[in-house]
Amino acid sequence: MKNLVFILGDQLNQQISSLSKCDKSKDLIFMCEVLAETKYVKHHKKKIALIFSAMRHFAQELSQKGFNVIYVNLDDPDNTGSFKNELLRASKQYSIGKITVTKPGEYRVLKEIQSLSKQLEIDILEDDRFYSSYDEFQQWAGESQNLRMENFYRFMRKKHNILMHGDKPVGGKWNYDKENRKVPNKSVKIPQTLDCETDGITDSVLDLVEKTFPEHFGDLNPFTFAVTHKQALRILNHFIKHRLPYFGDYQDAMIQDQPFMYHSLISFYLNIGLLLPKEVIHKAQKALVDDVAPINAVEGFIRQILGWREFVRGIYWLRMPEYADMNFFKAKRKLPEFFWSSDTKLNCLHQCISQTKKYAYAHHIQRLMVLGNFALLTGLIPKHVNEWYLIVYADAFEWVELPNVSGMILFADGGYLASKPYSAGGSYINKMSNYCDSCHYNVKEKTGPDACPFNYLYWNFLDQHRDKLANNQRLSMMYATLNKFPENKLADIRNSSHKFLKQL
Ligand code: FAD
Ligand code: DLZ
Ligand code: SF4
Repeated sequence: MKNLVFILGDQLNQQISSLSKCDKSKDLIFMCEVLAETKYVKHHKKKIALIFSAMRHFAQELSQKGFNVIYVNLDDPDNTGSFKNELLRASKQYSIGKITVTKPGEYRVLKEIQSLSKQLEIDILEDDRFYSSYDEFQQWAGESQNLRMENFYRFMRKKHNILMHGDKPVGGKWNYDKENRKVPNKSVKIPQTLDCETDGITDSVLDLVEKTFPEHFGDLNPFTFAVTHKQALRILNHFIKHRLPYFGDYQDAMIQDQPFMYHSLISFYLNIGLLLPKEVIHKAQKALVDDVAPINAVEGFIRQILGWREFVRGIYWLRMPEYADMNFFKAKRKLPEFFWSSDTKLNCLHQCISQTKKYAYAHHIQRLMVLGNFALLTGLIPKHVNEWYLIVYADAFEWVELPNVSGMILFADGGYLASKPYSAGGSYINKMSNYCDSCHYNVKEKTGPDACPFNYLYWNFLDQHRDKLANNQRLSMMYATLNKFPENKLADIRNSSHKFLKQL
């Protein structure tokens, strides 16, 4: 009997473990577009188009290499609409003895595939696109109740000999974060992004998405994503040459109408397999050796991929499924409507949401210190916030989205991933961006109807969660300040917050 190699929409790489075991002469490759995956949350239109177009291009490349590929289109009349049913249908139709698959990136999908093992023989292989395996992370984490990325990152640097001189970090420091907080001025020139043109395959996917998902969030056009390995490599090379040199300096900066700053825009491709972390890190290291980019840029960039990306994935697999239900602050406010419409007088939020709608992208500091900060300070329900992030970003897959949202921005895990909540008042946003210059609210005012809501919401949040946060060492200075506020100031903060939150 034949073996069926099942390739998921985020496993589009010829080095994936399931393919490396494939016998071209006998085995069948199976890929399917299914309604269930497009609907379990109503993904941004651009995200669906990216995944379908990249899947179709990958299937074509495999066929051209002599693999026997079965590809089920979304609008195939026989398509049953879910992975499970499509695998059962294919197994019958092609007399399949065994299904081989690289471990899915999401817990939900893993469970669905494992549930087939009653009817079919299933071989689930490790996803070796990552530096760290489940077992290694588990061993590293041990019994610790609060894991820290920096420790894990150093462990990875040493183990994989990345940016190392013997056992010392290149440049003498492990982390150049403090040199990555330059405030932008108007004269900074941000290089153009490299956009990809659509071809026949992408055009027919765009028609399909427009027709099938008209009510989904986001703009479908213009569609400029890379959809092949070759195109994604061009985007990576372009970044290394033109943006990486400044990536470190302006990593945390935000400028209105400059959605991309010096970021790489490669998360989409890393997450669906068009790029491999190892090839990205190799190129970044080479940029340092060749003097294309300085150490603070290269270290900062590598830390995101070797550190944060691997770390959040480790936490996801270690703590699922209970991680998805965590709600440390017992937050119970529903997501405000303007997260979809972008119709809000808070200019920073308006800018970040409008951009998200247009590009299915926002850079890290926008996701963290504008959108995430707001979600934390206003006590939005973690499930709702997670669903929003999973829908709106084209790079969002639960393994990376959930720990960033529940762990990093909402502190819903009570400090397992982060040592303190990433919260800030308006002065931080004002320092790192020019959003406040054209905002309805006044960032200098602390309370009252014209004051920047982040200013009072920040103190209100600390005030409300004294029981859970006052003993946190990293917040001791903030609580010392709060405790010195005169009673009338605290009353104004509570009052302004109450009014703002009531009308949300
Ligand atoms: P760059 O700034 O150029 O960084 C380079 C690469 O580092 C990224 O492509 C990404 O692969 C990796 N990286 C950076 N930060 C992180 C991080 N915190 N966790 C994991 N990888 C990281 N990233 C996703 O890939 N998918 C998500 O669904 C996602 N959701 C997020 C939600 C929140 C609330 C926050 C705060 C961050 C989230 N991130 C997510 C991380 C980060 O914001 C994006 O990876 C980044 O903005 C992608 O843009 P870029 O490729 O230009 O990144
Ligand atoms: C996100 C997504 C979408 C929208 N559609 C498909 C699909 O039709 N077929 C497919 O193989 N994968 C799709 N994906 C990705 C999966 O939902 C899932 O996130 C990953 O496979 C991770 O387990
Ligand atoms: Fe955002 Fe406040 Fe600045 Fe307005 S004033 S842009 S709400 S930080």
